Amino acid sequence: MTDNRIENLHLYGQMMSPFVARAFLTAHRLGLDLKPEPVPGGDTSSPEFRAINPIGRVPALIHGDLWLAEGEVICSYLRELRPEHDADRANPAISARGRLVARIVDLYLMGNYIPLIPMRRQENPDQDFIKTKVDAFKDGLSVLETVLSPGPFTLGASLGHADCALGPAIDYLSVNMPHFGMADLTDGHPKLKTWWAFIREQQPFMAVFAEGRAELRAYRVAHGLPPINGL
Ligand SMILES: N[C@@H](CCC(=O)N[C@@H](CS)C(=O)NCC(=O)O)C(=O)O
Repeated sequence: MTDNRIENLHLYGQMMSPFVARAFLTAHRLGLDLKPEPVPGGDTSSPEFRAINPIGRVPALIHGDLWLAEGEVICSYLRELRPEHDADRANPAISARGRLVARIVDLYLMGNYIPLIPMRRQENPDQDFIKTKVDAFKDGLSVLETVLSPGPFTLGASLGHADCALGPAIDYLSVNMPHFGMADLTDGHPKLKTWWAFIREQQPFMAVFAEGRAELRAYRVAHGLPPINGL
C-alpha cells in the first residue's frame, strides 16, 4: 500500500552541509529515499530559495504546502511520519539520549565552530576569541564522550538518530578544525575514536561523507579558495 504521508517530500541542499547530510541519513534510516535537491535559484540568497525557506539556510524541506527548516526539526518531522521505522522509539532513554547527542552537536560543537569560520579568512584573527571557542568546543567533545555507549553505534547495538546527527558533524569538523589546532577530534576520547573508526566505514555514511567532501572541494575550487586540510 502506498503511504501517502511520504509522497511529495523534497529536501533541498548539498551533502557537504552536515545538517543536510543528517536529514538524508535520517530519511535513509527510516526507509525513505530522499536525495537532496539543488537549491532553487542556485543559491541560498536567491529569491526562489527564500520563497521556500525565509531563513535562507539549508536544509529545507517541502512537503505539500508545508515548509520546514533546521536540520533537527526536519529530522523530527520525518520521524513523526515514519514512527514504525524509528527503532529509537522502542526505548525512551535511547530516544531522549539521541536528541541529547543532536543538541550537543548543534549547540556545543557546531555552535562553537560556526563563529570561527570568518576567522579563517582574517589576516590577524583575534586569538583570544579563537581560544575561547576552541576551548568550549573541546568541552563539548568531553561531554559527548560521557554520553556515548561502548558501541558499536553511538548509543549501543543499533543505528539511531544519534549516529545520523553526529556522523556528518564529525566528518565536517575533522576537515575544518585542524586549522584551529585540532588535528584529530577523537584524540583523548576513546569511545568517540572507536565509534568514528566504525561508522565512517559503514554505508550509507561512507558514501555520504565522500559526496560531501567532493562537493566541498568543488565549492572551494569554484570560489577560488585554497584547499582546506587537503580538500
Ligand atoms: N541551524 C541550522 C544551520 C544550517 C546552516 O548553517 N546551513 C548552512 C550550510 S552548513 C547554510 O545554509 N549556509 C548558507 C548560508 O548561510 O547562506 C540547522 O540546524 O539546520
